[in-house]
Amino acid sequence: MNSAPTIRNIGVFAHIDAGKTTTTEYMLYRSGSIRSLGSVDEGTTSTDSLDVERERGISVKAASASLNWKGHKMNLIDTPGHADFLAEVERSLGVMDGAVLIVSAAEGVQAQTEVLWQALQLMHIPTIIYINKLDRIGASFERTAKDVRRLLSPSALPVHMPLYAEDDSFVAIQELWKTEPRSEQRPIKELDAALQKTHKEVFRSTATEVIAEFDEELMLRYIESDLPNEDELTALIAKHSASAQLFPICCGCSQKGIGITELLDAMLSFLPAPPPKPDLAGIVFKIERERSMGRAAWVRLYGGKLRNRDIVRLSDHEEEHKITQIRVLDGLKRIDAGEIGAGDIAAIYGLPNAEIGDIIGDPQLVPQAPEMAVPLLTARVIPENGADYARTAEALQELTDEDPLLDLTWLPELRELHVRMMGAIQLEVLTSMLKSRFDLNVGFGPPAVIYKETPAKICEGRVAYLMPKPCWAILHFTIEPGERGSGLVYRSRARADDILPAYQNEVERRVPEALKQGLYGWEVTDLIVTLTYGQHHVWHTHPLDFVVATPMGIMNGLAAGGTKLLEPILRFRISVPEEHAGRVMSDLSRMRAEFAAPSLEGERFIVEGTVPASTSMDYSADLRSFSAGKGVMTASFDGYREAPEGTEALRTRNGINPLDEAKYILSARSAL
Ligand SMILES: Nc1nc2c(ncn2[C@@H]2O[C@H](COP(=O)(O)OP(=O)(O)OP(=O)(O)O)[C@@H](O)[C@H]2O)c(=O)[nH]1
Ligand SMILES: [Mg+2]
Repeated sequence: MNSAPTIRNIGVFAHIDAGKTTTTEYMLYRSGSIRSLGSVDEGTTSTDSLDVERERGISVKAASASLNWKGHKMNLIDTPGHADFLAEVERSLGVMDGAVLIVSAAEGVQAQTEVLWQALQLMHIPTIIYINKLDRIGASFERTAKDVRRLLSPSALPVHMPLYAEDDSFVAIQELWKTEPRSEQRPIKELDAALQKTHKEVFRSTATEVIAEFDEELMLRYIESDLPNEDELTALIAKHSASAQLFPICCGCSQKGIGITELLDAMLSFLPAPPPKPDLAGIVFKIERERSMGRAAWVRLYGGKLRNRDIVRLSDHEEEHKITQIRVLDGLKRIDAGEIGAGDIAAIYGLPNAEIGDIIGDPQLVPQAPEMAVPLLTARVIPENGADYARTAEALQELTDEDPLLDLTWLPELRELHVRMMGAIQLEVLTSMLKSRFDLNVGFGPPAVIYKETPAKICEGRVAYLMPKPCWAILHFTIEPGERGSGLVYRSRARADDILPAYQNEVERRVPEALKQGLYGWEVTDLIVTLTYGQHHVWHTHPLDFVVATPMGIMNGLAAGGTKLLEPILRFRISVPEEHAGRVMSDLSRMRAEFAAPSLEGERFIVEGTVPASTSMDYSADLRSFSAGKGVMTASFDGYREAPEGTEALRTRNGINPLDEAKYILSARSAL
């Protein structure tokens, strides 16, 4: 390829253990970015660099490294596969130009594969599907490709096929539009001469059929039996992959490096660099601290350019800051480049207040990633040594900067620290990070499920905040239950003559905050709040009076109508040897699961459905233990549903309850 050098950002995604880190490592090695090849099993790969990753052999953080392939720069982001670290995936997803979605040829499409696929589709990210582990016993390219086409998309098209040696071991890749395979390492089993000749023909017609589904011009040609020639077909595959309509399927065995060269070529051809946006636009997608350099904000730039000493104002922040240093990826290193251009990612220093999600420049030009990660559990932080409390809080604050979903909360009355998290593995990883990075011994209390609340019925909330003087803020709200999953819908029907628009805006800004803790202390969601009437006073109203009054008005309404508890629900899939079917079915009904008719796949019993998070928290481990490691449960967040009558879940309120008016007003005033 002799086009001008480009930069592209490519994420490597998959269900846990499919081989993301191994594939990334081999790509870095093959392209010459690293000299020696590391292995996950020995804890020596480039992108699993944290102690806990090396010890456990799983990825926890998204890690990036760059390579050069045929004159073009690729920034690779190796993401974690375990569902507890979905937040890392979500943050990476937003800034990708293309994706390599890995599927193991032995395990096939798995729960997390589908979750990732849906997110990639939502964002229209061009994606190559890479079928890995073809060396494994029981691996099948045909079966896995069929699975991909059935479960992910009929627009997935195999462009590679595996070749085998005489002893049926997998040895090389055939790019289907070529006659000669490129990376044979051992003699390849003679393909049937007829097959050798026909596979190109078969490919031509299959590819034409798949593409014609959404390419009208090709459809017309296809009807006339006018098939595209080799060059035309290659161009068509490239064009439609770039627009995320066609998904090339590649294959290989990353552990042995088979298929890596072909994969890199496919990434170059099918996951192109997008054109730069017309104006300055970028997003902070990662916060990182390095011992020597301090705090870095990783920015993806979509348009424009940033240089050292540029003055930057991030969205949602008042202050401006001067960039002190810009480092871009060069293999595993970060080199001082002094500037970053459109299309690249870089660590930017000198922005002390940068937070994940902050925007530089025009927000319209920055794509929005869907929210996938929802922490369902909360746990109390327990430092082993009471004297470490302050240091622990500081360390966790630093980790919350890097992962805002941890949502570190300090409950002053109880003198307790709480974090939110996705699951038990994340807690273990937190413990280990606090030890290795901050030298702190910290444990956690038993995780509890995060409930939510929703109004039980339509109600009115009223407040007349007129005392103690000087103050004047009158608000009337109507609060109605909304649809499940709808969150908060806010509107105002108050007249500008009665309450100034500026005050109305203040009320609107404060409502979400007021809903953070309902009658039972949980966030209130799925509701419609309407400001029906408001009144300010020309003389007596202070601009902050509505800040104080809004929570009182909202809580007044919730108390009048009551709230119902909502509990988080997981969508699960359980696969166990048949002999455990009875046990699983009785466990499921005890856990209040809802499921469709189970099925048998070979010797395995498969059941899918939904189950409350609260009852199934430890089931994955139980299942593994009573089935001697043979049972697997995968689960992902499905949504919140009404908790059964009689559920008791009270959370200690943080701060003073606005229903306790006198005390609340006093504390709110002194805080402002
Ligand atoms: N047989 C075989 N094993 C492989 C292959 N690629 C990776 N593995 C092994 O599969 C296991 C998981 O590999 P990783 O590269 O850590 O997988 P991952 O997708 O990065 O895993 P997480 O980041 O933890 O989700 C390791 O034991 C690898 O050695 C392959 O092509 N063939
Ligand atoms: Mg990994």
